[in-house]
Amino acid sequence: KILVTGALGQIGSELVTKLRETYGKDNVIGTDIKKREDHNDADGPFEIVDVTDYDRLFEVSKEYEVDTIMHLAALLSAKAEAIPKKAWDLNMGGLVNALEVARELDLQFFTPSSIGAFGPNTPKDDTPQDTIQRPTTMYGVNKVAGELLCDYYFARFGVDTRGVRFPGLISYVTPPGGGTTDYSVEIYYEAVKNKAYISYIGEGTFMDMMYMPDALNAIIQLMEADGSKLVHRNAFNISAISAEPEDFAKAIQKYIPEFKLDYDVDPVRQEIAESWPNRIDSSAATEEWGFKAEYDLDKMTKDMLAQVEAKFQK
Ligand code: VAH
Repeated sequence: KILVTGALGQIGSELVTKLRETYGKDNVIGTDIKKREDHNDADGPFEIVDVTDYDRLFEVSKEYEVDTIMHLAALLSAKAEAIPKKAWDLNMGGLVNALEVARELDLQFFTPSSIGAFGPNTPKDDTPQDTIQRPTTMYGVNKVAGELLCDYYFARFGVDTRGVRFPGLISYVTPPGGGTTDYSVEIYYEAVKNKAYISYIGEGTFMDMMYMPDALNAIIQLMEADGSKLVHRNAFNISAISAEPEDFAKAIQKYIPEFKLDYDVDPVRQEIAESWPNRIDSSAATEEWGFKAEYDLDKMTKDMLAQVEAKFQK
């Protein structure tokens, strides 16, 4: 049985659905700080949990007799820069609580890191699995500290912790909240609605990206991998696409020829984006647990546009 925190977020909402399809709906307990208005108990168990409340997280994990925690509750990069102390309290307070529950109840543990765990003096192209990590954002500090904390709980207490450094994730079910890479989701919605988009990330700014189906498959594949074969644990570089705004525009124009991309750069998010790599090297994940992305930019764009158009038809 798996408990997911941040179950209403961009990743969590789709991860819960995918896990329920894979392992059975009653074996996946979604938790978040609030319930959706249209929550339906028939979809599977859901509990209100604030991850900064250790006792509540422990109580729910024990009550449902889970054997795995997938901890996704966090503030993303741009939001964390706006309220850094709150980001520290949630991102680190929530993580250490989840790790403590995993230690107390001997649970397998997953939490994502991010390309945001790298900083300006990290090699930007083919960024190695093991390299310098001196991020210049509160989010990045949280992610590096989180990686080290998860490795500590494995080395010191034997908790089976595993994680991936996610690139920007593109999805059509739940919008991202407060990320730097969110432009890569907005551009598809605006393309369908207005055949135009004004990007807050500047031309020529490359970042790693991935379609949500690949991200969900990676989580399940990593968690089901033979632990004795893992050289690394927290956290694996994984990416599918390295792209700048013009690349998204060209891919969209194959379906919407009149699509127009303009720029109104947001200095805060531009600075964050420029501190991150252009393209990371995923070879350790491929070698150690068979990571392989299915969606490149064209295949993602085709599906994303179709799915977003379908949403607008409803
Ligand atoms: C963000 N989407 O922009 C998240 C992610 C790699 C980016 O961490 O903050």
